[in-house]
Amino acid sequence: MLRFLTAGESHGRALTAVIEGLPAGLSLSEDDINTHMLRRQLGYGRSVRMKLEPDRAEIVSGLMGGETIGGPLALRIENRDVRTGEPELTRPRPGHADLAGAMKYGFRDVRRALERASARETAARVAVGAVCRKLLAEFDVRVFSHVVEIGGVAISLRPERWEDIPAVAEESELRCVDHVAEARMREAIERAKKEGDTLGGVFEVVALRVPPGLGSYVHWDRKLDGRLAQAVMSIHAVKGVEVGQGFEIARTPGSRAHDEIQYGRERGFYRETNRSGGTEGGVTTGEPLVIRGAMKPLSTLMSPLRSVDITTKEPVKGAVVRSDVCAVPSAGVVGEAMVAVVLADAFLEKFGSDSMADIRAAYDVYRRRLRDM
Ligand code: EPS
Repeated sequence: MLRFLTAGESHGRALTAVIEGLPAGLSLSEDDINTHMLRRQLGYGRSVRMKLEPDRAEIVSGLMGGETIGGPLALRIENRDVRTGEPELTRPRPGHADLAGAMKYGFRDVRRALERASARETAARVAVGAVCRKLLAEFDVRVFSHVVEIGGVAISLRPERWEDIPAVAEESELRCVDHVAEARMREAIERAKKEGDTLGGVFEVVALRVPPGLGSYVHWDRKLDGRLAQAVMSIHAVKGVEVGQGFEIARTPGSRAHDEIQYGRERGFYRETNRSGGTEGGVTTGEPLVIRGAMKPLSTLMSPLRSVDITTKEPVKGAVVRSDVCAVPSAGVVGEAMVAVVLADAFLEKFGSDSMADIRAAYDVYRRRLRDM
């Protein structure tokens, strides 16, 4: 239904994204997108690149009178830090795409791999995600994220209600809802920085008021949890994804692993627990959707690891280029974007994809049927 492509290098002229499959009649502005672009650039431990300029997306096509027209929506994010004629780089960094890219495409200069492999590309994804979340917001679906772990320091407190997470997370530089843990995370980042090291962590993306019945159990590639996992795993440096209790559920007996079903006149079917993270059989249950991404520490180390020069084959240290110490809070914002893309796609699959008015009508009929079930 909905797909997107991005183009652009980290220090090329611009990043471009093209979204295809958006319905007509969705009202959209550049401000809707740019608030999220800024959120991606915040966070303690990011590189000076984030302060060089605020990323801004320009809507180049697909919009008339402030509304989508059903055609492809093109977005452009200009790079201020444009570089050409940089010296050749032949010292691949362990953990980055440098060597794998050089071997795959026959490059000697690993810049040809790293410029596209850089996490700079996530700026374009956040722009695309902002458009998708605008669509979801029309149906009251809210997507947010917070950081649950950095460098082995995990949160031990969180607001009781999901709804209360975003306000606290948005106020925190590390997008963390536990202030005590946040202080320890900051110390860990400070320590890593001094030692020329980097830190990874875990972010959690939550979507509220997702209607039940998105996705499908009938085929492997239509299962929503699988689609979400692929989307979140595709984010730079993410090495693990969990839905709901994820790996923990494998250690729990069945009597405590599932979410017992209840019914109330007002609420309809509901669960008191949400161990499944909002999907059963690859279909949304209507409970909050909860998905976590585990990000490895960034692979550019100021105290670099051992590597081999691609030309001389001599042992060398991996290249040192400007980079972040920790980018987990930003990865959470990118995670929101990817979850929004998958949910918007599943939404259009279920309720139609041509016009917002048609989608609204189908959505209302479905909600009525569920209420009368
Ligand atoms: C990034 C911009 C890049 C990197 C970072 C992500 O900017 P520069 O290379 O000019 O400092 O800081 O990419 C990585 C950490 C990576 O390993 O690819 C951004 O806009 O998010």
